Amino acid sequence: METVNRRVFMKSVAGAAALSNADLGDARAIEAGPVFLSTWVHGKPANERAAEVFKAGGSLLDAIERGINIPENDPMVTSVGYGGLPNEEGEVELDAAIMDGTRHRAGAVASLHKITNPISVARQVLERTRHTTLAGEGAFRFALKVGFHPEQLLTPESLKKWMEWKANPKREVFWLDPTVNHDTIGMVGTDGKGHVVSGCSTSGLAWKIAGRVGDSPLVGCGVYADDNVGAASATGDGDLMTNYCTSISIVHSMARGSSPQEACEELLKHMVATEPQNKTRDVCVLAINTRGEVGAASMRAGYRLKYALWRDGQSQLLDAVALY
Ligand code: SD4
Repeated sequence: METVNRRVFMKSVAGAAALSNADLGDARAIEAGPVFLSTWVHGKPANERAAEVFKAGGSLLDAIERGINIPENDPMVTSVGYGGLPNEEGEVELDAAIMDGTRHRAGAVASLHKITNPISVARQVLERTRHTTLAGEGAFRFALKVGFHPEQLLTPESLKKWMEWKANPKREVFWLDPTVNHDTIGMVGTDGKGHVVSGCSTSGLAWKIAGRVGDSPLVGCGVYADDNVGAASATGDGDLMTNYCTSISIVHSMARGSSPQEACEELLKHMVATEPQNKTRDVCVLAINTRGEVGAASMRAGYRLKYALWRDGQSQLLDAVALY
C-alpha cells in the first residue's frame, strides 16, 4: 500500500511539475535531433522520408506529411491511400489527421474518396481554413479546390479482394460482427527542440459500412500533439479505440509524469479494467515526449505492433510489448 501511495505521490509531483512547465511554456527539451516513430513495417520507409524532408529544411509538419505520403502512394499497402481496401460498397474511403503541437491545432478529413493523399488534404485544412475536420463529399470538393486531382484508388488487386469478399456467403460484416481486417499509418515525431507532431492516415477497416469514421481522423483519438508534453497515435480497431480517446489519454498520462512507455501501457490496462473483453481486441499505440523518449504497446501478442523508429540516422523496425 505504502509503495502504491508513494508511486502515486511521485507521479503527482512529476505531473504537477510537467503541468507547471506547461504553464510556463517551458518544454525543457534536450537538443537531441529529430526522432520519428511510426506504426507497422510501412512506417520504416515513411520515417526515412520524413527524416530526409526534415534534413532538407522542411518543417516537422512537412516531414510527417511527406513521410505518410509514402505508404499512401504505395499500392502494396492495402490499408492506406491508393490500393487501400474499400468499404462494403466497393468504394475506398480514407481518413486522416495531422496535429501541430505548437499551435495546438489539427486538420482532418474523414470518409474522403478519390484522393490518394488524405494526409496532405488534412494539412491543407489545417493551414488554409478555420475548420478542423471536413468529411465526405465536402472534403472531396475542398480537395479539388486546393488543387488535388481525382483518382481511381482501387487497384486490380484490391478490387479482386473486394469481389471475393462480396461473393463469399460467410463474409465478415460490420453489423456488430467483431472480426476486422485492417492496419494504418500513425506517425509521431519531434524536431529535437521540444516541438511534436502527430499524423495518421488510413483506409480504415476493410468492408466497413459506407460513411463509417474510425479513430484515425478524430483529434484526441488517432492523433494528439502538445508541445508541452508529447504526441501519440494509434492503430487497430478504431470503433473500440474511439471510445477511449486513446491519443489524448496517453498524452495526459505523460503530462502527469508517466514515461511514453508507461503511458501507452496505462491506457491499455485502463481499457481492460473497464471491460475485460478488451484483452482480446486489436489495439496498438505509440507515443513520444518532447525529450524524444518513445513508447509503444500492443494489447495482445496475436496482434503485436511492429513499429519503426528513426533516430540519429538509424532506421529500425522493432516489436512492441504485448500486454496480454
Ligand atoms: C480504423 N484505426 O479505421 C483504423 C484502422 C487501423 O490498424 O488502424 N487499423 O479503425
